Order: sequence, then C-alpha cells, then structure tokens
Amino acid sequence: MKKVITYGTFDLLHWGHINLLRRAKEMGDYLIVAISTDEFNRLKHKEAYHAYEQRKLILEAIRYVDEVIPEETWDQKIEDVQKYDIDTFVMGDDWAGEFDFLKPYCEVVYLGRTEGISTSLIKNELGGK
Ligand code: C2G
Repeated sequence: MKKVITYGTFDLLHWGHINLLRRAKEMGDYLIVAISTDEFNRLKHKEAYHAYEQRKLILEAIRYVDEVIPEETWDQKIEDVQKYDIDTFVMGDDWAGEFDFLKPYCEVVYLGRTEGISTSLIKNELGGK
C-alpha cells in the first residue's frame, strides 16, 4: 500500500485545498493529513478561524483523506515519514524546495497551487461585509 502525507492548516476549507488533497490521494492508496494545531499555527504566525478540532472534523469528512494527525512542530516530518511508513510527501509548490531534506526518506512532490483562491483572500473579501 502506497502511503502519502501532506501538512497544512486547512482553514476555511476551499477548492484549492480540495485540488491538493485529490491530487495527493491520486499519488497513492492512503493519504494522511497532518493538520496544524492552534499552537503550531501561532508559530506559523497564522490564526485560523476554525479551531483544530473543527478543522480536523472537516478534513476527516473528505473522501480523499484516510487519516488526520496533528502537526505540532516544524521538525516532526522525518519522524512522521518513518513512523507512518510514508512513500510520498506532497505539498503545494509555494513550499517548493523547503522540504527537500525529506528526499533521503521518501519521494518529495510539490504540486502547483490552485490560482485565485486562498484562505486569506476569503478573509479579506468578507472582512468588509
Ligand atoms: N494550497 C493550494 N492552493 C491554494 C491554497 C493552498 O494548493 N490556493 C495548498 C498549500 O500549498 C498547502 C495546502 O494547500 O500544500 C494547505 O494550505 P495551508 O493550509 O495554507 O497550509 P500552510 O499554512 O502552508 O501549512 O508544515 C507545512 C505547513 O503546515 C503548511
């Protein structure tokens, strides 16, 4: 069984996230999503609208997602790849190159981001209303 992993906040879930998750799942048989905890989001200087438990609940309802685990630190990825026996690590290409240190442990794939949508765009556009 080919196992894939990806990481993110996945706040205000939108079609850009779904495009990423669908393509990630297409790369294997089992997709694990490591979703950023609220504490880790603070380290990323991000504040999610939905709290961790709600973002996790939403992700678990997506057909492409087989398992959701917490992302708590920047440096858990090597351990995760080994612990979950991961074959492929996938991220959007806004992260291109950032996770090449994983190449000795698994395949590293950066997928094209979906243009025209982002959580911050949604927040900004709704902000005024
Ligand atoms: N994404 C995308 N297209 C968009 C928006 C997001 O392909 N229009 C992808 C991102 O590239 C990322 C995933 O969807 O791979 C989740 O996006 P975020 O929740 O913004 O993730 P981020 O905050 O970048 O967290 O350790 C890695 C970090 O946790 C990544």
